Amino acid sequence: MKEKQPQYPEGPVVQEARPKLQRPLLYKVILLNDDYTPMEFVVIVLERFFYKNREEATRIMLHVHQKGIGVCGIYTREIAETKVRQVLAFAQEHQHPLQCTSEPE
Ligand code: TYC
Repeated sequence: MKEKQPQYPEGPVVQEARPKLQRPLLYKVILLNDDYTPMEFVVIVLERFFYKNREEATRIMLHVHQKGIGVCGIYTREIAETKVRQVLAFAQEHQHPLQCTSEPE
């Protein structure tokens, strides 16, 4: 009895997919020290907008207080810009001069 020819005599041909994906550029969100914003307010900002727990938020706040500047998170550009706007709006609402900016990593 004659065997049926296999449909793929050499086995299936698998070609490796090489999708050309670019990693998005990342941006640091940076907090700047000033002499007037209360420490507690900065801790609340880090908890509310950067999802830090109290311990981590306090560590970052003290770093900024002592060094003058510090990174509170790293995000894609749009998210970083949104965080900056949220922090500035929240600080203004409470009449604190807290400054926040973003820059490429
Ligand atoms: N230097 C402020 C104070 O002594 C506290 C502070 C910390 C302000 C971090 C801003 O980004 C800041 N009350």
